[in-house]
Amino acid sequence: GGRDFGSPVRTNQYGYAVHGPKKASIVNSSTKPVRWRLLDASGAAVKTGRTEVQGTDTASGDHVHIADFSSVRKAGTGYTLAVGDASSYPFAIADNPYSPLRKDALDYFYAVRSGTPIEARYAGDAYARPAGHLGVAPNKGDTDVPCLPGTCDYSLDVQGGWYDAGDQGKYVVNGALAVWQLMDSYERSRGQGDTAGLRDGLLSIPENDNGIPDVLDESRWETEFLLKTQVPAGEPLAGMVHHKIHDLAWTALPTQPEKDSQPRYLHPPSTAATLNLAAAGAQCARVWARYDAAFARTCLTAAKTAWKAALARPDVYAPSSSSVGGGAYADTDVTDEFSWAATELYATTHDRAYLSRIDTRITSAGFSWRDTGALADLTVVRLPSRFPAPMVAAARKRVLAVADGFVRDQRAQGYPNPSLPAGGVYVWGSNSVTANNALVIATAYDITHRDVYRGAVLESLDYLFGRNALNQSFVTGYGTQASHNQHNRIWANQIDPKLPTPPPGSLAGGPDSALQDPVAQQNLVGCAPATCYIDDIYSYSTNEIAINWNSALAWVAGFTADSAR
Ligand code: 9MR
Repeated sequence: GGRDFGSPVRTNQYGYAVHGPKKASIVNSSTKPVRWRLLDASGAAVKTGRTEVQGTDTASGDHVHIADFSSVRKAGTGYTLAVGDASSYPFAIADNPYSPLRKDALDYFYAVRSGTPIEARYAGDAYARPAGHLGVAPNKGDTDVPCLPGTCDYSLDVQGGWYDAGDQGKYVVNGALAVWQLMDSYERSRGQGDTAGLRDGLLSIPENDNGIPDVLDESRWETEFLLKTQVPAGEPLAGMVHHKIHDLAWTALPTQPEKDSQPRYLHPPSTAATLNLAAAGAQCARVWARYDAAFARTCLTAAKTAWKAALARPDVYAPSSSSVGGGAYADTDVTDEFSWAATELYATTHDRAYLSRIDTRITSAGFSWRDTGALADLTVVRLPSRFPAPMVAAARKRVLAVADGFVRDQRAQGYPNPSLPAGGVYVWGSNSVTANNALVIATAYDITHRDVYRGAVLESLDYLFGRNALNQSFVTGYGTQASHNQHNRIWANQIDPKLPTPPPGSLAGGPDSALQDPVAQQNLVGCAPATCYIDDIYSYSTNEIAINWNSALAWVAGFTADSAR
């Protein structure tokens, strides 16, 4: 306890949609409603009302009131909400506040590309940098990377892809989930007839004038890397996929990618990584068929080869002990990866052999890089014409039931997080749980077009943009008090003021109640779960950036931008 989170009046610090819910969460011990005033930029009251007493919020311990000013539909900037002497940070009301976020959250991926110079004309001067990990001294990777000593006798060219997070490792299971979300966002836009997200020219990337949707161009950058991680034909484990590639030891903060002198190694293949390539490869084949048939075929061949290899070796697990120089991304249950991969392969090929292997369902546990079973139902719902009708009906029902649960969890809290984990535990990357659950709710909206779901997605963004127990926006550049010291080696402004902060649209991991790094352990002892967060570059367990978190944010931002009215 004892930390001061500023004003008790907590709003989305960025902006509310003109046609959407507009609510604030107010910490106030009164058991009776209190008066609120909505002020415009000149300080004039445009609306007043009384709060509803929500009660004690379990995740934070705060006694919370809700102010509802949804009926205000005048676009503008510099609004504030006042209660007594306290005032919120300023915020906007806008027709489509999340259209810039879609671009920023997706441009993030260009900024973390490996193996290519990041050019000022796309990323801006502050974020331009030389190519990293092209085997140019002092780099030792990634053009000719050997296996960990004693694990194989070949080396692979695994240049390209995205850096995973604050470290510069590249991990297949996390890369595949992130790239799935980008391609899924594309497939969602296509299925819904939303054209804005399909634009060539949407992003600031070198491919933004090639006649292909930029979201696909960006996904291809990672997919090309994933394809390189497959064990070549003729080797004993041919078709399997290397779990990861990263430095021998953790590098210092900051370390620019092109200055990294650590040797990098391929870590042994895993069934999980193999099935992740099967899933993402099958999806790649589908989405690229109309733009680049040859690339689509390459993806499909890799996916089918991976699937067969996984069937032959269904229980090769990456060790949880392997967390020096890179994360472990360990997972000892791959039944969910089999089901997800089978779903993607069936959707692309219509080969009935895959159908019987689709056996996971979406549950209130949602999904993550480790738990991919829910993605089977989500893909079935996204692509109804590609699956048997009874399967689609059943998947829709389950998605709606799970989404209803997330909406209930959101309503039950003082702050609108659509995640209310059992025991009040906030996990490493909790903000990605928030965004992933919002994706499920958004999918329920796509099925039903019921306003309650769209509103719940918008309120989930309220949570991420400051309507929370910390009075903190978790997205760089969005809000007055926004995270900007996220754990990463490239944009370490907190350590070296000559370096920039992470680019706008970078999502922090968020509260992690297990206090899994020294800075969290020093500063956050006794924190209520929803407050176990610190915007400090050394707090990797609460404040890292990661591709799978930004992919979730980008998906949700795309949905909200497309569903604006
Ligand atoms: O996102 C991962 C989270 O689920 C795990 O609990 C955590 C500890 O194993 O690792 C997270 O992933 C990190 C990875 O291991 C290394 N690169 C940075 C990732 C984000 O923090």
